[in-house]
Formats: sequence, structure tokens, C-alpha cells
Amino acid sequence: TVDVVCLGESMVTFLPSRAGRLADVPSFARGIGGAESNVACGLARAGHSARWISRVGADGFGEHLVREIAATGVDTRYVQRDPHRPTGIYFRTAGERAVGSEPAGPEGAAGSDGSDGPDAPDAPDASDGPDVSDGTDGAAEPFAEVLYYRAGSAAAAMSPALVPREWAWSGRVLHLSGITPALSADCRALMRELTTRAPGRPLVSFDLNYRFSLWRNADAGRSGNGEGDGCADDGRADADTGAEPGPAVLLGLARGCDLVFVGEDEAEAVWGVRGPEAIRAALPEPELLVVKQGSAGATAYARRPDGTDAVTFEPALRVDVVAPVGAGDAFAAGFLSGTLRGLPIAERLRHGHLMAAAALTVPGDLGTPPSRERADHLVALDAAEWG
Ligand code: KDG
Repeated sequence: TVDVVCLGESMVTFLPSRAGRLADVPSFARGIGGAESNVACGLARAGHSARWISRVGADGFGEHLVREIAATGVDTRYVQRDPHRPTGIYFRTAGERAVGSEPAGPEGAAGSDGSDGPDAPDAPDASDGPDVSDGTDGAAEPFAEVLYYRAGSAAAAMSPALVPREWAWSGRVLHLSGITPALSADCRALMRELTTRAPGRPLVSFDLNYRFSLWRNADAGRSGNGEGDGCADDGRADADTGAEPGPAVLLGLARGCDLVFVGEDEAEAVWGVRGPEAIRAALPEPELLVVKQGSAGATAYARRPDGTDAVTFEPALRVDVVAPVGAGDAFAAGFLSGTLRGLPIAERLRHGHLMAAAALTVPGDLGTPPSRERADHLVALDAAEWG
């Protein structure tokens, strides 16, 4: 049994050679990105056994993705190659700091995130960083524009038939995100299957990861205008037509999970619910709910046996942010690492903040977190020294 299985789409990312609008950037360097594989890589770096499940095209980009992710120590044995569909890719812009002295290179600066763009008003990776500016002023803003080419990708074909539950449930923890159900009706069906309570189900972790542009397309497809889901282009009908819109799908899925990560701002954007208490009231089912509150910190609600919640807030670390890309994924990896080790909730939150800080201070998604020994030392600091 591996510690954690992470399931979701990863993409080859094109990182700009300089700051500015997509229309003006002259060239891009290749990296990799993917919320769930970022979590797997973070956990592998923290000394856990992690497996990533996905589909990639039988193309060079798919080969590159699998190679890079496997190089971090993640098990990729269940990643399928689809001969008919391509690997998804995306382009983004970045601020001065993220493309300055350390060019946003491919290997090492593994990937990006898209979460801070207009497409994702409050994606979790933004929640550990500052507000986004216009992408041109050299402040700590990450990137203002994100352009996905993932409709009809190999990963969008993931379905209950193609991804057996035994694979997804082969770890102590299964980590999923709200990106996957936005990819296609098949992916939504898979998410429902994997979050259904049944014997043998491991602890299921879910990061809301609200991606507005993906849901806009999915919901457009649902209402029948033919643009939706990344499936319309290959002629496949969306079996979900007429079913729930994005916010309801995400709420239903989150309710079926054991551990849920939500950015305060994204909860407001997707459900119109404001503040940690109200978010918990809207989402009482998960045993553990972590509300990320940007650069302020994060609040965890852990249900006690008597049904009441133990509420724990831990402030985030103050860091000089280069780019918030991947910080939400890193936070989840740190929290999950603490969970796997059975640490108290406050320490899990601090491990999350430490991993997020490492990601916040590099241009790509994956920072270099401190060793487990060093992290444990930092997490044990008293409140006055922390931060
Ligand atoms: O959280 C990081 C991810 O957003 C990024 O790597 C790309 O998975 C991605 C997405 O769908 O936005």
C-alpha cells in the first residue's frame, strides 16, 4: 500500500520568457503543471510513498510529463497513454520576479498553476499568496492570463471504466481536486464513483481548486450550446447534459470527502459563502475542513466524537513571494504529510504553511521544502518565533 494516491490531469506548461501579456511575450519555456501531481511530488519529497494516476497522450509531451513526475520519486505505473487524444498543455503569463534572475525554466521549475488568473478568482494557490496585480508591474503577482489547450485531452477521457477503483483506492489516502470534474462528464462520473462511501475506501482528500474557465465551458456544454466539456470537439455526447452546474457538483463531491481544502475567496466565488464559519456551516460533512485564508493563515475544523468541532487557526509564514503558483498544492502536501504521520492539527497546518512557503518563493509550482527533520524543528517553534 502506498501512502497517497493522487489522481488528476497534468499538463505541459509554457512559462513566459518575460513578464507581460500573452499577446506580447516572445517565447516560452517548457515546464510541467498539474494540481494533483504537484501534491504527489510534494509528498514524495517529504519522504512519503506517492502514486499519481492519470492519462497522457502517446506523444512527446506525455512522455516528458511522466518522466519528470517519476523523477521526483512518484510512482507512475498506472498512468495510461492514450493513442487517440493529446496531452493537455497551457500557457501563462508571469510577473517580473517570476521571470527575472532565474528564468522560468522547464526542469526544476516544474510547472505552474493557473490559479491566480482571471480564470480562477480565488484558487487555492492564490490563497497562500498576495493579491494578483495586472501582471506588468513587477510586484509579487504571478501571472494574469492563463490559456488552456486541454479540451479533449487524454486525461479528460478518464472514466470509471478506464480507471478501476482498485487503483485509485490503493493508498492510505486518495487525493482529488475540483479540477477533474470540470474536465468532462466521464471525469465527473469517475469523481462520483471514487467519493462514494463503500468498504475499502481510503481517506479521501479533496482540494476545491475552482477553475472558473473550465466550469464555464462545462456549464455551457450542459446547457446545450455545444461548447462544453472538452468532449464536444470529438463528437461524444455529454451524458451529463441537464445535470447539475459546477457549484452544485463541487458541493456534492466535497460532501462525500473526509478532508477538504477550500480557499476562503474561492468558496465565496463558487458558493457565495463568506468566512470560515459560514463555509463550515455549508460543508459540515467532512471530518476535517481546512479553510485557507490567504497570507493570513488557515483554519481547520476537526469534528470531535461528540459532533462539535475543534477549531484551530495557524498563521501563514511571511515570505517574499516570487509566485503563488503551486502554493495551495504544496500546502495540501504538507498538511497531508502531517496527517499521514498522525500529527496534531496545528502541526499539520504548520507543515502546510512551510511547504507553501517553499513554493511561494520560486517561479514554478514546486519549491524545495526543508528536510523532514528541519521542518519538524520549525514546526515546533513557539508562536512568537513562528512566521
Ligand atoms: O494548482 C496548480 C495547477 O493549477 C496547475 O499546475 C495547473 O492543474 C492545473 C490546472 O488545471 O489549473
